[in-house]
Amino acid sequence: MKNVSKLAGSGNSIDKISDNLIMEVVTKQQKIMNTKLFTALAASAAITLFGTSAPAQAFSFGSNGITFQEDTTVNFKFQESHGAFTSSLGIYSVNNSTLTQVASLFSETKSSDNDGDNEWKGSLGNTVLGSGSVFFKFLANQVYTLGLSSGSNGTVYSTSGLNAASGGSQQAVFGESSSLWNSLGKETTSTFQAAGQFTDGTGSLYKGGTLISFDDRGNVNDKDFQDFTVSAEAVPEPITMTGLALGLGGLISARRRRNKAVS
Ligand SMILES: [Ca+2]
Ligand SMILES: [Ca+2]
Ligand SMILES: [Ca+2]
Repeated sequence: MKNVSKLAGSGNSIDKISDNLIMEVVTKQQKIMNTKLFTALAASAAITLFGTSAPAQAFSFGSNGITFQEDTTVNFKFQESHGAFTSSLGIYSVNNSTLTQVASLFSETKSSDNDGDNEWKGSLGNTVLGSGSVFFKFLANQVYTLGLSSGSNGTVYSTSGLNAASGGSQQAVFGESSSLWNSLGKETTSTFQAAGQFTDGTGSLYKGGTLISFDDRGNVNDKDFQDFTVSAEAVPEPITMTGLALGLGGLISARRRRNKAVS
């Protein structure tokens, strides 16, 4: 800016024209820089608002139980099944030792797509019908569990302690969606050796989604943990959505101003 003042100092008309031109260029550059700064701030604000939505409350989401401190909506999606029974997955409230089914998530209409093919593979649109996506609102401070019912072949619960019939055995694994999915042996009945490492889905529920995969008690309780698999992802709270919308709005208006400034 000092150089600009010096250039503009002599006062004749040609100098004034070049002074005006230089000032115009400087102003435009300043506008572009301001816009870039604003865009960066808007983007970081959106990420911060979104990122801090999860730790606002303490919650459990794993084989030790499901409880939230605040009402929380979770989107469940059916992924795939590999169990020989005709099973259905539901959500149960837990009051002391009383279990009450409060929602039905996904139900198989037959045992599998094509009998034992691909280890009793059941797909969306074949064995499980409908959209394959269900939203459920967990109420604050209520204890829940997921339960996989296979009719006369019994029900297993995602909360290990509720599997009293088998001494509190782990019947479901929880983990970050892609890593758990890649770890499971979908088309073998081999024991899933790493099951004990997949007991907590809290880290991914708000970030990428948590996979939950059940072991029913078929095939002498083989512990394959791929008999019924769903994903779960928390839906951001309305205040977060507003924050995100404001952030995106800021980005859009900043871009509009930038386009205007350089045109
Ligand atoms: Ca299986
Ligand atoms: Ca099945
Ligand atoms: Ca099994």
